Amino acid sequence: MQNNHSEKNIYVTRPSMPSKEEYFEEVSSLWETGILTHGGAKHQLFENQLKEMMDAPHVSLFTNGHQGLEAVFSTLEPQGEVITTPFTFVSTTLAIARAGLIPVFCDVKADDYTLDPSKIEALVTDKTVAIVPVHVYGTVCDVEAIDAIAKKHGLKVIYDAAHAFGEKLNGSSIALYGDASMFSFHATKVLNTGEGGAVVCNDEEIKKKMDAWKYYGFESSGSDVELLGTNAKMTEFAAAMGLCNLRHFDEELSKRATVFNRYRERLENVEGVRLCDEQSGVFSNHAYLPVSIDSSACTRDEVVDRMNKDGIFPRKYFYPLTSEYSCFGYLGNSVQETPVSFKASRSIMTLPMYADLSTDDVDRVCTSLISAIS
Ligand code: T4K
Repeated sequence: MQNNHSEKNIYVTRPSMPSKEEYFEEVSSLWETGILTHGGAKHQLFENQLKEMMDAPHVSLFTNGHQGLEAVFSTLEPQGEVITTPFTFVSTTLAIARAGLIPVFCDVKADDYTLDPSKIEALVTDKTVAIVPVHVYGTVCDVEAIDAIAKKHGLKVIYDAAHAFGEKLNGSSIALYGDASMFSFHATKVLNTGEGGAVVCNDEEIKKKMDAWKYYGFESSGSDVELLGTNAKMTEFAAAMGLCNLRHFDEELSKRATVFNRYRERLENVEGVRLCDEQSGVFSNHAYLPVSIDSSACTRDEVVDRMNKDGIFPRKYFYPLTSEYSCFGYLGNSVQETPVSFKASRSIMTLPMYADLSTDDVDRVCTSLISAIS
């Protein structure tokens, strides 16, 4: 894919990378071993380090986060309906549908755009097998309420935690909630392996199935193939990138917090611009900087167009709702069923947010936004 990025433009994100020297040092042993994939030494080490960092019972690595979601959904038995949010990246809903499950869309909360627990139970039927909430933008879902509903109805909870790597709730790793959580390590995420992802789960059998699934269904080389797997293994080069970036992860989060604080200073009293409240008890990774435009003078789309003219490229994450994509037309959903999500998809944009965004550039983004909304 081509891009035409020039120096003065500011894009929604930019990946943090280790120095070339650090990465070359990390991968140099691959020239000696010649083991480039199939769970080699880097893969094993990265998996173990993630396990330790997240206090996670089990971790499986994947080519990307989307494959991780497909893998964990493929382990759900029996198949059936899954209650989920339409206010997300298309990957969440695609993965549910591609695993043979039926997405049932539930609305989100108006204050933080995560799945609204008060609306879940009305959607539970005798076909419901799971709830798939999304920690959208890294905003932590109401995990206690969701857990209580799931227990009451005997449902699994699988979090799309693509945006939530490194977060904590009341001092505990966010990975410990629900039956499983998927974290994305795409180039645009707080920890990147270029492309990559991980699923944390609390059941050894699920881990075994996911590991077989990503290796065509083989439990070990030459074994029988019992499940319809695919090929979704993380390479040694990607795992090496993860190992390097993990070393600098504390610094990554502290730089993002500095960027976030500057945005808050500049924007918290600007009329027509609403930032999400900070969540009590949450150690945030500041993955994204969503702002809602609520102005009688102009729409979100006009603001984005005006900022683009200043060389600043916020994104309309997440527009449209996934329930609006034509591939999900067969579900027969209407956006009126999820009015809060619909409004969010028309009013929110995410501002540039990355560790190396300078204070001057944050100020440039804010000045452009303030002028665009006036
Ligand atoms: N669940 C949720 C809730 C997700 O948000 C995602 C992915 C997934 C599941 C699936 O996880 P993965 O399978 O991706 O691991 C991006 C990403 O491709 C996607 O990972 C992400 N969510 C989604 C929200 O955004 P685009 O099409 O908006 O990205 P793109 O290429 O326009 O990049 C945005 C900006 O980032 C560019 O303006 C410049 C910068 N960039 C991008 C890339 C790829 C770089 O500086 N370097 C790069 O290599 O989808």
